[in-house]
Amino acid sequence: AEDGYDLWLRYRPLESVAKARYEPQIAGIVAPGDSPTIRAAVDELQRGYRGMFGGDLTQQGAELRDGAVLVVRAGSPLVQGLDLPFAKLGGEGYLLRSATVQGKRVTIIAGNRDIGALYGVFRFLKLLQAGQPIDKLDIADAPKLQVRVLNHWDNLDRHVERGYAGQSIWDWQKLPRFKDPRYTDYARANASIGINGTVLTNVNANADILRPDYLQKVKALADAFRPYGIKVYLTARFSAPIELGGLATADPLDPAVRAWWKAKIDEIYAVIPDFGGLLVKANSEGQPGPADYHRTHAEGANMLADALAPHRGILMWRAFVYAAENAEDRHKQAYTEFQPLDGRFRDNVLVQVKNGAIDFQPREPFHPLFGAMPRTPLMMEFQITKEYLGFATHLAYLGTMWEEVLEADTFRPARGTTVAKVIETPVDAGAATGMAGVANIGSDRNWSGSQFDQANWYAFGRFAWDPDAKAEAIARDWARMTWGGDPVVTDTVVRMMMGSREAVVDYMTPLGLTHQMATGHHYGPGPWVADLKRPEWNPVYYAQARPDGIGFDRTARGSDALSQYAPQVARNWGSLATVPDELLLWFHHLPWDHRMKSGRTLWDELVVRYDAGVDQVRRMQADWAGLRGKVDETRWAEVRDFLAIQLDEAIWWRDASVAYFQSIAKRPLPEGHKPPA
Ligand code: GCW
Repeated sequence: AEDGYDLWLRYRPLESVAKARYEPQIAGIVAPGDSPTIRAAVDELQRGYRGMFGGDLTQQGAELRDGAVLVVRAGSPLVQGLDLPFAKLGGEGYLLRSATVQGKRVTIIAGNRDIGALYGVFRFLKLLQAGQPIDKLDIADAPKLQVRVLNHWDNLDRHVERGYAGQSIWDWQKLPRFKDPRYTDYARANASIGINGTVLTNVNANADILRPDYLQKVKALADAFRPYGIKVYLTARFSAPIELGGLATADPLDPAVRAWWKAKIDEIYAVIPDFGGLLVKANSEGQPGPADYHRTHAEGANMLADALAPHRGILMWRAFVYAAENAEDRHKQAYTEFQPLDGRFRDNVLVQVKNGAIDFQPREPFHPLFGAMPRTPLMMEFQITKEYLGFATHLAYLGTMWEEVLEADTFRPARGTTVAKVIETPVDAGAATGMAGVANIGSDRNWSGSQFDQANWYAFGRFAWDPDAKAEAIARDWARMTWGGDPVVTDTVVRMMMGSREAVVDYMTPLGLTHQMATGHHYGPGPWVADLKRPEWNPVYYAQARPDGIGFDRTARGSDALSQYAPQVARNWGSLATVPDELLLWFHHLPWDHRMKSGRTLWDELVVRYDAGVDQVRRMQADWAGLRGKVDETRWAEVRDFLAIQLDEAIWWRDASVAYFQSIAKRPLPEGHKPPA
């Protein structure tokens, strides 16, 4: 039965017409290289062929025949003399080219390195899955970012923080001897979308992963991933020198501490020579860090970066910091702390910044640090797992959210400098670029907890490869590969996906409201919560709903968070005439009777938006009902049931939120709104 295990790499049998058309063009493989990566590429081609065409695609010798698929590197004698754009492919790019070689019609799949050829094979298979022509291929593509990593928030006991797809897939107890075949499928899936690194452990994890016995387990995973171009990275708990090393301090300027880290990092590289590097969460939500010793984030990061540099390792340092003892608007704290450190980080440091300044909410304006640290490599951090968007049961395609952030104009230094541009442009020659995604992967048979959440993993990879990509095109590719080639199915699935995130925004936190989720688990509504000891954890802190109105004033009259953005952005969002409704209450505190662009009062508009979110879920249900019989029954029924959960909970969100806000606004429900049954 279909259970989703194959993700978007399903390779189901093609229709006979398509098969007949393709067959003469795919008659054999010529892959002279014999590296593990080339073997992986050949394996994948053969697997895809077996699935889509039935039968074996065999390897042939150097005597070419019509229809040969060549999997080669630049420099191969087979492609000498052809005018191929290797110069623009970099180390990881690929080309697909229909050509005549030795008088035969062939397809060339090539890269400067083997990994490029593997990426090219996945692209080629995608074309077949989508029924695209392959007889006049002329494609060249290369990633715009260097470090494209998943961040697993996986603990060593296999609990996944904010994971809704089962346990961690890393079976530490059985490693290193037993390498679950799933590790290879994980690597295949990631390579198919260009992901080239994975941080195996949680940013909140303890330091045990750095112990010698665990490093052997990590090595086993690195060995499984290597053919697929995926490097392993680990989280480093800043206090590890105390916990593992028995030192009295973790002060980054203490010579014994520096020596401990240097020895530890050398030890890691002795075990895993191509280890990627470390990721650190410091002085945030109770984690230890350099501030414990009155050192800056730069001093902490550079100490580790210096130890990694001789091995060409990368140090990712998170900018997600805010402190309990700090009364400053939480929106402002990371910028206040990091911006003055611009230019003080080593070139092999990537400061990892969440897309928004609060915390992976259904909608946030882009983080003000983007564009504000021109001399510091900044990498994007997205959350693929849906901590604040209904876990695995609510259908919410995050591609539209990521696109919105990436195409936002920072106006730094000038108009047109989008967030995508900021992260794509190295701050100087040789400086790193990157994107991280908090993984939504677990031991569930379908990997991500739901069929549709696979799309978010897929979309993350595509945006990490090309931050200027389009969410809709990505959704279309995913839908075709995952749900089959019927255009009605594709169109319906894409339509559902494209409206889905806005639905969640509307029934959870419309009009720029944020962080209204229940305490701790963040599932379900909690706008009334006011008693947590850290004020900035209380939903009432974010909504600021009072008899006089609602919203967080971040203009100069309020916290002035707007001043952290470029003047053009601050003006745009600061003025009631130009701020989009979507961000209204993020930046402004307004009377309940404030007149909206729609002509309604703010109170009425708020209720209308909650209703719109619920209605959108109903539309998704109707759309999905229409696909019965057009997709396999097992996956169809699962999605149907999850949508039913989502509808119940959208109504729960709306009714609880409207009731609570009405108790403060003391206004009647607008006409047309259906009160709770
Ligand atoms: O969103 C918050 C989560 C924490 C998480 C933290 C972070 C890993 O609620 O679970 O901890 O962000 O990003 O560090």
